[in-house]
Amino acid sequence: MSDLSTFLSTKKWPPQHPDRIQLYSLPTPNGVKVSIMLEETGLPYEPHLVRFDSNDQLSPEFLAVNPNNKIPAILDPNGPGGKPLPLFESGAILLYLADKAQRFMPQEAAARYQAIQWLMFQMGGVGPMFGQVGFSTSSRARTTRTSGRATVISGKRSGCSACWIATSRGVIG
Ligand SMILES: N[C@@H](CCC(=O)N[C@@H](CS)C(=O)NCC(=O)O)C(=O)O
Repeated sequence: MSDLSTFLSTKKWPPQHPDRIQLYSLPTPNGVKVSIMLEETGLPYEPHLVRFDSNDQLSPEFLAVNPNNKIPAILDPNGPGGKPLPLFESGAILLYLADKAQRFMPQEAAARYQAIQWLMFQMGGVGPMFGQVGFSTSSRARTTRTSGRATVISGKRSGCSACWIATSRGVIG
């Protein structure tokens, strides 16, 4: 079994099950994407709460797994070649877990690229714009201009996704 003790994150969040994927997260929209994937694939994992109210995401222990101070992040003790692999960015983690579990990513080339296309659309289009709606409509930043624009664009992106879901036979299985 890999020794995770050299990873700083394990000092703040000691693993009870060092043989399982260590998940550093919080139930936000980006956080739950990875939690859902872990549940759906059945890969064994151990969740650790990264608290924003105590700025855990800015701690040296968390920055050692994601220098960009954002959840979610994982540390897989059994990565490629049997070596530990830390990973951040929810899209990269989803691709990694799909590969690891051999689930949700079609083998056939066209379907595979279409699945990646929708993942990129979520990461680059839907996620950031919905995030802006959330932020700009919050009491922290209530400006009619940004909130209105983000809401309109988010509506269009929801429509685009809903249209695909309604008409597609699905590219994942
Ligand atoms: N592109 C990143 C975005 C991650 C992200 O924005 N995470 C937010 C929570 S949803 C976060 O950690 N915010 C903490 C901060 O900015 O201090 C991903 O998909 O993983």
